[in-house]
Amino acid sequence: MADTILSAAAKHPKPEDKSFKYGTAGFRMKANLLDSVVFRVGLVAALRSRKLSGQTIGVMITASHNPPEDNGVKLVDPMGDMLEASWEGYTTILANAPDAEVEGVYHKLETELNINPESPARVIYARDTRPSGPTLVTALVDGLKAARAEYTDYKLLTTPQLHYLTRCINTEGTPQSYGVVSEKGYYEKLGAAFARAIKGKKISGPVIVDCANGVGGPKLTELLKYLPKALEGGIDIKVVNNDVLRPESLNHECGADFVKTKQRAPPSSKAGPNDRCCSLDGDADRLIYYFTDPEHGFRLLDGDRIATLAASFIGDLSREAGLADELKIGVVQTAYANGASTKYIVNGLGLPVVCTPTGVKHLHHAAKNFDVGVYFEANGHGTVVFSPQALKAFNTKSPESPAQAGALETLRALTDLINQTVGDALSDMLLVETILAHKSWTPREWDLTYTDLPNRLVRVEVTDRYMYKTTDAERKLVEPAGLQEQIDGLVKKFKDGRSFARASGTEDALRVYAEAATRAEADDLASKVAALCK
Ligand code: 16G
Ligand code: ZN
Repeated sequence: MADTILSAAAKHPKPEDKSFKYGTAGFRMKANLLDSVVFRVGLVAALRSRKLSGQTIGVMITASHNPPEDNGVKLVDPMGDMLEASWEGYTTILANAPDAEVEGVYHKLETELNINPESPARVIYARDTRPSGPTLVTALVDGLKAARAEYTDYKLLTTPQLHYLTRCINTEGTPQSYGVVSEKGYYEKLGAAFARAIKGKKISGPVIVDCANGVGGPKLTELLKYLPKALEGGIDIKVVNNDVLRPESLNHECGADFVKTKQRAPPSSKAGPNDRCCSLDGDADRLIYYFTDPEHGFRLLDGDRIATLAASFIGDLSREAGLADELKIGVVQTAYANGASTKYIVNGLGLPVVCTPTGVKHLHHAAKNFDVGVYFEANGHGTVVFSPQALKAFNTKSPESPAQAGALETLRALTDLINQTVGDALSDMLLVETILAHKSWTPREWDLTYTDLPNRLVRVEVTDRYMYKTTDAERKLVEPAGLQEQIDGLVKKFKDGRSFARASGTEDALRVYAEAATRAEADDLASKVAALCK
């Protein structure tokens, strides 16, 4: 007989002195603290699925760009979106219940949320390459069994692949079908869409892809089999940092987070001047491009650059397709977006920009208010979402010229190439490669579209980060009282100055961001604001 929730919970005891919170990216911490949390996430996944009449819920076990000894877990809603916000709270409540009370809290949620315990519960799950993954999967499965859920183990996947599969399962056989429900289906969809998107264009030279020694390495290697090869006018991808056998190498001095925060290439990089390079993070949902300019040294092409590139390309295609007046195209950023990128989108591209708090769920939500919503965090996490009206327009508009037909076909290909469920480094990389090929641009030309304002991000140790409360998409502090006025006073003294402070959602610290006209001034402003905040 299967364990009851009570007896199963006893096998996955909660560390007594620990409290947990479902944060910006689910639960994330040292892997050895996560066993009880993952077990209980299994229970929540079953409840969530029952609440939604048996639609399939996804569970991903990953700690993204964090060090190898960390792990994490997050839930994926049926359309491949992040878990609905109100459920983050329920998940937190269950994660913090004493072992003996887990069953009671579970049934209380069931009653309060009006969940029929006899409804089917369906869950799929996957994990990244961390050594702690398999043990945590055991805890998850114990939770799923105790809650009588049906489940499928998709083993090793990138986070965006799990989001893709979740949506595919829930739309299978409907007009909104998102693709074939298998890992192979994902590769086939991307491969075919990429071939259509680059048709007749030439991709110059190789792209060197740093896979952070994570799950993106083997998955990209697999995807290559489905892509048009270099000799056929396709793409030449060189996979580096693809060692998933040495766990300690994961995200170590490589990967998108390293490159973005250190503003340098991985030390292991053998790339030459002007070589086109990019880095994924440990679960392949972030992407950062870069190259070394013989004159100016290391040049970073971050999430802001990918957003501007995508928005300008899709904007141009919509005009060529004769759809510019019908479709509302917009860009969503966070306060971390470089001020120069925002200016370029508004003044250069003539598109609206919306700013939201940090965290993909906020950006994704805001992007859905546009027909074509382009969203990227500066750290390289983002995608493009298309409204049903946009999809309809691309599919039904009758072209009046060969140029219009071409633009429409490229737009249709992009809607398949882009993973609309969540930021996907593999899909985003093929998108960037497509755009560079269409524009016949090297990274240098991409870099020249605008000049970033010098900026500095500092991490400030504070006694209580929860003291710092913000408003206006995290750009202004409302508490502690009076602090924002002091920051404003400082900012005024700097040409092109901008600065804000916000509590991190993933670390016990405050983050201070500053930009200004020169490197020295940006550094100075950041350190002065940090000193004020301490
Ligand atoms: C999480 C978020 C990421 C955000 C980061 C901010 C998701 C899937 N991930 O990793 O988007 O940029 O947190 O971290 O939403 P911070 O709050 O520590 O600055
Ligand atoms: Zn990630």
